[in-house]
Amino acid sequence: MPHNDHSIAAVTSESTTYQANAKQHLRHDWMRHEVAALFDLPFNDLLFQAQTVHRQHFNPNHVQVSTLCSIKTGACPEDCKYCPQSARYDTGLEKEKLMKVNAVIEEAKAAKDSGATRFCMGAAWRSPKNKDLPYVIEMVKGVKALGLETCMTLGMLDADQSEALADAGLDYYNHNLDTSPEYYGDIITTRTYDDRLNTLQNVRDAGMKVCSGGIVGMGEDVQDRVGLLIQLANMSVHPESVPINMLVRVEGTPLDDVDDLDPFDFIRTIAVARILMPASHVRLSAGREEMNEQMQAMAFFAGANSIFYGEKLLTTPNPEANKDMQLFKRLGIEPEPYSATQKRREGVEIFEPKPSVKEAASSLFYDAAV
Ligand code: SAM
Ligand code: DTB
Ligand code: SF4
Repeated sequence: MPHNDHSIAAVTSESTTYQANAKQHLRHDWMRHEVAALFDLPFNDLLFQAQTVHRQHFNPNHVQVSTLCSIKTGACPEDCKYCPQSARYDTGLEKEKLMKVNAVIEEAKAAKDSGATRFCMGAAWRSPKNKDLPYVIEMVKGVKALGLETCMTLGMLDADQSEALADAGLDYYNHNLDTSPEYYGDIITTRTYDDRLNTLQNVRDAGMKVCSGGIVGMGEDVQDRVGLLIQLANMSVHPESVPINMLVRVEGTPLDDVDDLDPFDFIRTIAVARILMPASHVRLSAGREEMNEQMQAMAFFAGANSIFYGEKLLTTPNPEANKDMQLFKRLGIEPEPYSATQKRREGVEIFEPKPSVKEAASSLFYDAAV
């Protein structure tokens, strides 16, 4: 075990459920060799460790549900090689102007009615222009008034823009590091890794929660996955939300013919993210349309506990909502209630298994002593 000092409590058959009070302290000093060793573990050992850590911090049968809305689509000046919204690639995408505030609020109502607790608004911008900010701020206020958590991803933010969004009540800001510092230059040339880190610092300084993760399957190697996760896990405060996207290969983008990703490598990345950032929500993000149900179930077992819900991500398809609900039902998963997120932040949530779960769990074991 690469980090015995911080090792997790053993899980016995009586306590396969939740160990609310056995929380590990959070580390911010991960070394490359430790993280590489996690990636190198036999698959079952890695998954067991990830699931054990997961149960120390979360109800393992809850998955947080977010819905995405593209508030401004296409014609982006940046050159991110994975992205269908870059103006530099011919992906056949119809560009759209900034949506009207009322239309965004209508979409948020529909998302709430279908069970989402967080509404994420994304814009294909390098960074928001100051003329756009008043509209964006109205969107935050309107969506928040519906009782939804709010998230935005608008590109780079300076300190003033971050303050303005925080003052409007924005809960989360999504800004991904995407990959390791070493591989980054192969994927994006129009902004630097430091630009991204600066935006994340501005978001944190303004008091918003950070949503930051990356993409797996862009032709990077395992060292790049190590590098990405170390950047995230060694921040002085872990991002509260860590989206792990599987590349959606879109025709016309430079990455449309990148090699297939081994699904187990994707699951390993989720599991290592869970172990490194035990108290963060790890989101099984883009790419679910390409995953079968077994792979998604394995991602939940590896510690993913958030998804994007609804038939579209920003511009590409996502599984239909009722298919997701059927999968949840078959797996005994429930959408995480908004109140659970709030309570956890206040440190008061106790994970008490429901009687049906207790009974089901106890019937799986027999007492070898009798
Ligand atoms: N324009 C803003 C920015 O890039 O900061 C916000 C929107 S951008 C689409 C948000 C994130 O979506 C990107 O950082 C990337 O991680 C993810 N993304 C974009 N295209 C993707 C694709 N084809 N497959 C997987 N993830 C993708
Ligand atoms: C994130 O990490 N993934 C989401 C969200 N944050 C904004 C976006 C995924 C986009 C997938 C490609 C598309 O639909 O355009
Ligand atoms: Fe633009 Fe964001 Fe797409 Fe990059 S990821 S091209 S910044 S929309």
